[in-house]
Amino acid sequence: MPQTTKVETWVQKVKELCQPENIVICSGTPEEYDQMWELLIESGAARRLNNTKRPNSYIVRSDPDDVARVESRTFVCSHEEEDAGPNNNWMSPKDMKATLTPLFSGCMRGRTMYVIPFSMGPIGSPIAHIGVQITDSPYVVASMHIMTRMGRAVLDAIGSGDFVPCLHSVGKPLCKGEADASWPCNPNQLYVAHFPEERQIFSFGSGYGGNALLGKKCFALRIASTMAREGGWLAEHMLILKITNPEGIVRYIAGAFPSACGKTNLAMLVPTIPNWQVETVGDDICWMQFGDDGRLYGINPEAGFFGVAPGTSMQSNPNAMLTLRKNCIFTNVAETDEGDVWWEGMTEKPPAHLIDWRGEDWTPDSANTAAHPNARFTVSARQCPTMAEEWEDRSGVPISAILFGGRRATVVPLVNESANWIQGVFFGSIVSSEKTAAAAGNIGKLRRDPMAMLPFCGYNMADYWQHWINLAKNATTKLPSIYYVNWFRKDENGDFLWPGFGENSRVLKWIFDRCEGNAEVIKTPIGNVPSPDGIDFSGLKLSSSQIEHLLKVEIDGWLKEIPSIKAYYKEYHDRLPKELSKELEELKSRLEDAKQSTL
Ligand code: SAT
Ligand code: MN
Repeated sequence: MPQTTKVETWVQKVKELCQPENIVICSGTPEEYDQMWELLIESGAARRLNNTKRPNSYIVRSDPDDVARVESRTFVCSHEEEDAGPNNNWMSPKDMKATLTPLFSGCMRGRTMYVIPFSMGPIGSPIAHIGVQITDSPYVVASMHIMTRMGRAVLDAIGSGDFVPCLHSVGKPLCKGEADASWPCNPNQLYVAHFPEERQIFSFGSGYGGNALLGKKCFALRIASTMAREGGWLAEHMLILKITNPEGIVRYIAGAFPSACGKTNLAMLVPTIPNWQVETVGDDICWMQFGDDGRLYGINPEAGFFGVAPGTSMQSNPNAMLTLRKNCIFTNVAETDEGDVWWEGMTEKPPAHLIDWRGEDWTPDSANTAAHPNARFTVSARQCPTMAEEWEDRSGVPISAILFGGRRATVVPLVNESANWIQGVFFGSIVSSEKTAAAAGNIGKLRRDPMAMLPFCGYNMADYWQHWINLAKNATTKLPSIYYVNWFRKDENGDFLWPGFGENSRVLKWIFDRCEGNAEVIKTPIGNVPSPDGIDFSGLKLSSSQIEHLLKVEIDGWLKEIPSIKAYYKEYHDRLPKELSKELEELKSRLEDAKQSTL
């Protein structure tokens, strides 16, 4: 008799706990994908879009109370509270299991339980890792078809090996004869719980995005970051882009920006500078490992894009719009009278009539937006016209530079370069951003979001910084250079100073040239900034005073930030790496010296 595999044992255990009506082991075939849509259309959650306008695509409306990640209900359940750190909500594994067991007991009654074997990263890549998600949501199955490599081939790859078990339920058992909700969920009892020591994920009550597609933020960031710490690699909230200069020299750049700060736009950017090419490797997550040559190699562990729809247009991101021409899932966007999709910012003039994301009639006079601000598209990366041919290379691509950025109206200049790795880690650790709609909470409020990992680091952030610092101690060759960028600086009237989008290629060019050792810099208290003619601003409608404002190192502004950084660091007590408090002290004294010399 063949031996029972670990997957089978786990599936049996979950079956007993959740008591589903049926079990389906997902194959990953197109037929299975189509079946999920039949179910979703039948339940009323989805509609098929007009096949001539948007072939093989669907629009889905979630419950209005289930529209974004819920950080307040997301937990890291390490044995010691200190190991989760002040950056995570914590509950002991014992208490969390005691909370979850009654919730999961019988939670799939009347529903089908789907078992999704999935690989984060190309199957067989030495940088990839495998998970198995159990879910009772056909929307999750369909989304995982696009976002991951999944199905039979992955099950075969697991064999008797290890995998990360990811258990998900929408948390709404169905009694016999009870009518199902079109988007079943249970937002009042929502839990997204991670067990880093056991490498397990449990998610209950939500069917949306990062709460439910457990391969993404839960596995590829929170659990993977703890795996990476142990294994001496990095699991980061970063895009990866490929940039080729007019001479044909190629560099790869990774960049961390908080959710909904334009990572997808940057990853698919159309350069405005002649004869430069930018291609896409990934738009959200980057796993990096040292290659045999000592360099850091990155892969995109995902197979698709789960991007923010509002603001995406032929002007802001033509490559995303071209990617979205067919085979898409649109969640919480508006539907046009022609059976196509629309969202704020897609066209200058909104259509005269729409069905909004709640399913209500909408006209330009309506008080609410037609699409939810966190409305999303889900689409296979393969459809993106700028995908680099090597995006699925098993060994990854060598990373030359790392960008950190946030949304800052003041103080932070367009770009500065860290003098060394540790200073780069320091700048990464103090990244702050005005809050967006990707997570529930007050929009616009400034929060520190180190390395854009605040909601995604699966352990104490101070230990994570130490892990970054330690990489330099173990590196055998030069690590990537680190840059701090800010596309969102505003002038005195509150208008953006920098046009952004394709024009960001000018900043990428400067970074590329720095990597080649070809561009001059000015040393400042906050590291190296471009010399006045370092960045090519030609053809832009920017006055010299605007350029000056964009690049300005505001000594007073930075000095004012010091106490807030200090207070922030204090939250990490004695776990804060001493290298970082030293960086902060040195920054302060450089700023004070600079202030003295200008008095
Ligand atoms: O909902 S997700 O977490 O997948 C998207 C995001 O917040 O970036
Ligand atoms: Mn993200």
